[in-house]
Amino acid sequence: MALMEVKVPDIGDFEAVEVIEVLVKPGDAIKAEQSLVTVESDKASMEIPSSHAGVVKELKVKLGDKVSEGTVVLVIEAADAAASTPAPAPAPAVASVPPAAPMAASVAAGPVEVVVPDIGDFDAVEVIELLVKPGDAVKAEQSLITVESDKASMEIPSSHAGTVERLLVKLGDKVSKGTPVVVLQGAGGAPAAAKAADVAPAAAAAPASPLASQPVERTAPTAALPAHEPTAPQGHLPHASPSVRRFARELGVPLAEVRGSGLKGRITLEDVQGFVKGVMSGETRTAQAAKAPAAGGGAGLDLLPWPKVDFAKFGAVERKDLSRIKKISGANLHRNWVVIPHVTNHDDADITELEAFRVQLNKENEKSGVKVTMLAFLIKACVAALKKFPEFNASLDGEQIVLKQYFHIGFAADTPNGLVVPVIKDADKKGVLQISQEMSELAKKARDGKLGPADMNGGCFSISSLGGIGGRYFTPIINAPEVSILGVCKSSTEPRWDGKAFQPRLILPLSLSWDHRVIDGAAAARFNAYLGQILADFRRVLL
Ligand code: CAO
Repeated sequence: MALMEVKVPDIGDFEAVEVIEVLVKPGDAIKAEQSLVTVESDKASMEIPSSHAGVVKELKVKLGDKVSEGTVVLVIEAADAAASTPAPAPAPAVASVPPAAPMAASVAAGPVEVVVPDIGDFDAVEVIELLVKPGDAVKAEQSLITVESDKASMEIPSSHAGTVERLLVKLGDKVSKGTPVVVLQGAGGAPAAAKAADVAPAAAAAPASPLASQPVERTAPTAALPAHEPTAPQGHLPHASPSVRRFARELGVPLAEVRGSGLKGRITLEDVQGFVKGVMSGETRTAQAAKAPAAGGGAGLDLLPWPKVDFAKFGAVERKDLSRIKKISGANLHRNWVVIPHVTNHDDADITELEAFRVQLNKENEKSGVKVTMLAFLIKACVAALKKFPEFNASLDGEQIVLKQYFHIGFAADTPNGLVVPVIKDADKKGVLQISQEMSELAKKARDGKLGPADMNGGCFSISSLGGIGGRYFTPIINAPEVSILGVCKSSTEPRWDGKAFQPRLILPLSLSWDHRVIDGAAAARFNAYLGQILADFRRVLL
């Protein structure tokens, strides 16, 4: 295993270009040709590849450093003995621009065909952006198209001022040195002054192109690789390295809509990932989705329009505005119902002894004024089940599950204005009496319309109890970003077989809805069964 230095290869005329991204760290195993750092000049952004495979021992550059050909980027422990002899020269990461050459094509009287200049070892690079269209007046050095290889993105500038008569390339075309790009009319002005580092080969070097209609003078651009200026409001490509750009394209992410958090607003890989997470969670909408919310192809819901009925035709009606709470909760419920793949498991719990205990407790505490409700026991039982099955006390965040180590339990409260879900914080640390008291205070606040955001946030799991009202089972909607919710209906005395005879038992119907992206059916069945065991014998909470 030999230590060796990996240096910046020939990057043409680029001198002292700034390191804007470091893509590896000590300890990383890297392959030959893997990109190590991204550098950016005012002409292009490019990734510097490794000449060898190996393990990164030491980084020799940091963000903001200026590097040139031969600068040591890092030291690697090369993977094999061949390390001592440098591998075949890596493909230079950027188009090398030839040294200064006199401009052969200077003043063009008639139409001018602008061709791709010498872009170094890059052959057949893809046109990923057209920056002008027929009729556009362009200045000399103005970018015409953007091309991209897997290591660099670069804009091809115009050698002359003039009006675009025709575009000779389209998106997806592969271009190389000499490929005609546009025909300019009225390109009478002198081309941009030749700058030492910017001058491309003379027109004579470019191959002929069969332009049928008019004879055109062929000329190469004056500057091979103009800047990706992030602040330039020209509708140019967003500021991102080629690999990030490629990653975004693979996922179909519109980079122009991604906010860059890197240096000078540069879009990083994490920014693209964050954007995708936002779209998946519904927090972010792409401009496209905003324009066509019900587009077909599975992206939107593509539903039939809502039926428009003149109800008055069928009888007398009265119209009322939805309450503020109904509008807010309705939008949340709708999103949760549509986005979360819900499944509901129904089960029963035998609460005969628990109910007897509750009645006895209330007799004992009659004077205190605190009434212990079944819901308070259910909250404690759910905390025990959440401790045993932590994936129920979780939230989905992109491709990660956030497991909570606190136990804040929400309970649905019916109010004259609609449904609200106040939250009992740290229910694991509170007794049934305290929970009952807090619940009755929160329920009163809810009915009086006095709940604040602090009373309703931070929930881990919710319980919706219709026990005081009736019903057998129902399918509660998960309160995102929670992943499960317990629905409880009215208990009733039912005959249960004890092995010898039917006994009258008080049975509580339970309905557990869960997010199938996070929880599996078997886990849900176990959660309900465990809940049933606890409710049947509350001493199990202590275990
Ligand atoms: N089975 C049988 N009886 C039950 C019961 C159950 N599962 N749960 C409660 N009860 C009884 C109580 O014992 C009480 O009886 P008494 O008055 O004789 O003592 C009565 O029903 C009323 O209970 P409560 O309402 O005082 O207390 P609670 O803890 O059950 O409920 C609260 C409190 C705030 C949850 C409730 O008032 C409420 O708003 N429930 C509706 C929730 C809701 O709307 N969910 C649907 C959401 S989805 O749209």
